[in-house]
This record gives sequence, structure tokens and C-alpha cells, in this order.
Amino acid sequence: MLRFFTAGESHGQALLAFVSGLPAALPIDLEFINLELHRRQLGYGRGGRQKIEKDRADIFAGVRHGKTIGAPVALRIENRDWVNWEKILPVEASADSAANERKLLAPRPGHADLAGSQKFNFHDARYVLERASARETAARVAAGAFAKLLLRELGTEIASHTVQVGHVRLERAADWDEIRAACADLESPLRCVDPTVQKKMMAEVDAALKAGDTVGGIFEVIAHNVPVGLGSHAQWDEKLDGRLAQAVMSIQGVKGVEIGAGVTAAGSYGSEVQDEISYHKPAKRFRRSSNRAGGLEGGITNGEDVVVRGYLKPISTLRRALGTADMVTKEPVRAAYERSDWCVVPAAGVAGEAMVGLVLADAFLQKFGGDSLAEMRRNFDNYARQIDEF
Ligand code: EPS
Repeated sequence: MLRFFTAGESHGQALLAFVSGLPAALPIDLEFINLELHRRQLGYGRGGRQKIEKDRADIFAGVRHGKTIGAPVALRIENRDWVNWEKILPVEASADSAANERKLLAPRPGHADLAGSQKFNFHDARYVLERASARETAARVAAGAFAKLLLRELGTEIASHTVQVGHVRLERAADWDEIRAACADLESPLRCVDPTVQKKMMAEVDAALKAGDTVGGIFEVIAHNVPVGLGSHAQWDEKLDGRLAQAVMSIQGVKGVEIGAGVTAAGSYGSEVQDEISYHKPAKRFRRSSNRAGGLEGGITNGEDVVVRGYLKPISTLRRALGTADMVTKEPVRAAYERSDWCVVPAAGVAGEAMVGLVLADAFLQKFGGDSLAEMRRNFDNYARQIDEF
């Protein structure tokens, strides 16, 4: 029901996002959207590019007088770096030698460079890497901000924090209030809730930089105050855990997705994993004693926080480049290096928030429908009554 597309290359004129299916009369807070874009640009271990860019959404369609109008939303985020690439990546055919000089013939192991070039039959990884770049997540974050604005109207909030950087891991559970606070702290270097652990994580990032290497890690996205009953057990593609996994896995560099305590659960006994159920009379709600299920049972939200972790591999662009083969000569060479980040875990967390937000907003729309926010709210309130009276 909620569909979105992105377009744009890392060093092209701009990134574009299109969001279709939002209800009419949803208030749009542009400052919030731009704050989300800013949050994605932060983090310890980012390269020179973030000093050039200042991401802001320019809305072209679907929003009038500060609210959605039930028409598709279109927006644009300028690439300030474009001025440095106009001659290298012109739209028109060009005989300019600049483009030839920036051909990328030494594909980076781990990047889309080689598989993409073979697939599209380019003997130059430039076009592939331009679109494969994680710069694209800026457009997702802008689209996700619209989803978050809708969810917020119905009481659901989303935040993320950093659980692991390189070999350093936060070994304790974090509660919603500290995650929310870390998320709101624009000065937080790695968005880790524990300052001592964060210092160790920063040392890990420093060590990677010094060695010409990169580090990965784990980000955790939490959706708080999610109603019971989103998604369905009935059909494989309606299971919300599966949909969330696909959405988070699609973020550049993510190689694993975990719902709740899914990874450790595989090596534990059932009695150690399942969350016991009780009934809380004043709230008229069933509660779990723990949330190892990550808010999802049978592909359906159970009313607990939805917890999704993205496992990020270290960035594949290495200053101390790995061995590869030239795409034309086939000779052994070192992989290409221009410029790069060496840790992007907090940024990926913001992209994770966006993807979780988009999937949840879609699940809300499927369950509560409605062409206008007022209609959707009526459906939502009716359902809340059903749950109260269950
Ligand atoms: C990226 C390479 C770097 C990153 C980029 C992702 O860009 P550049 O080649 O211009 O230095 O900074 O991420 C962003 C620009 C961003 O905004 O997140 C890559 O190859 O994936």
C-alpha cells in the first residue's frame, strides 16, 4: 500500500525519493525530515564526503499547506559534490577525456563493482558503484521520515542505537528511554548508550583508520508502542518479520538481520527463549516477561517493542587495498581507492530506522487503511477498542 522508490547516483546531480500511498492531511514537518537527514550524516569514522554534503529535502509534489494531499510525494536531495563530477558524469554524450580518466577498472572485493559490471556489461565499474553507493540511503531516510510522521500520529516511535563496532560490543540490554536519549543526542559519536563502551568503540574506529582498514558492527532498531496484530501468520509474504528482514537486509553493507534474540536463541533451550505471558488488568493488555521474540510471534506484532538488528560488514573500500584483477587486462592489481568512510554503523542505524518505519507504516495502512488521516485514526481507535475488550 505504501510504495517508495529512490533514484540518483552518489555523484550525480541529486537523489530523488517518491512515496506513494500516504493518507491525506498528514502534517509534514520539514524540519523533522531534515533532522533525520542530518542524523544520517553523523558518526565517528565518516570520510571527507560528509564535509561536502548538507542533506536537505526539497519537496516537489504531494504536500501543500504543510500537509499531504493524497497524491504521491516527490522530493530531491542535492548532491553538493556534483560540481566536482559534472565533467566526469555528464548526462549528454561527451568526448571529454575527464570521464575516461576516472574509469574504475580495479574492482573492490566486497563491493558491487565486478558482479555489477559483468551483469550490465560495462568495462568500468563507475556506473555500478555510483548507484550501489550507500549515499542512496539519504533518499531512503527522507522517505522513511514520512513513514515516521505517520506512525507518530498513531503513537509509534522508532529509534536506533549502536550495539557493536568492530570487536567491541555492548553486553547489556538498553532500555527505551536511554536509546531514545542517545538517538536525540547529535553530539554522540557512535550513538551507543554506554559512554565507557562507546570510548572503546571509538578506539576500534581509530585503530581501523590507522591501519588503512575499516570496521563493521551491529545497529539495533526499536519500534516502541506498536499495536498488537500487524502482519499475518497466514501467508509467507505477509509475515512481518520476513518483511522487516528483507527491508533491513537491503541496506548497503548489511549481511545479517536478527529479530529479537534470534541469533542466540538458536543455541538455547526453549525454556530460555520464549517470553512468558501475563495479563495486566489496568492497561487491559497481555504482557511478556521478556522480549526475546523482538515483538513478533508468528510474523505478527504482539504489542511488545519490535527489535530488529542489522549486522554490517566492514566497508569494502579499503585504503590499504586488497588484491583484485583488472577488468580489461585481467592482470593482478590492487583494488581502486578514491576516498571512503571507515565506520558507518550509526549512519546505517538511521537507514535501518527508515526501513523499519516504511515497513511498519505499510503494515499500519494495510490494517487500518483510510484515504485520510482522520479515517485511518477512526479505524485505529475502533481496533484499539476491540483489543481493550478482548
Ligand atoms: C560510498 C562512498 C563514499 C561515502 C558514501 C558511500 O562516498 P565518496 O566516494 O563520495 O567519498 O561517503 O556515502 C555517502 C556519500 C553518504 O552520504 O552516505 C560508497 O561507495 O558506498
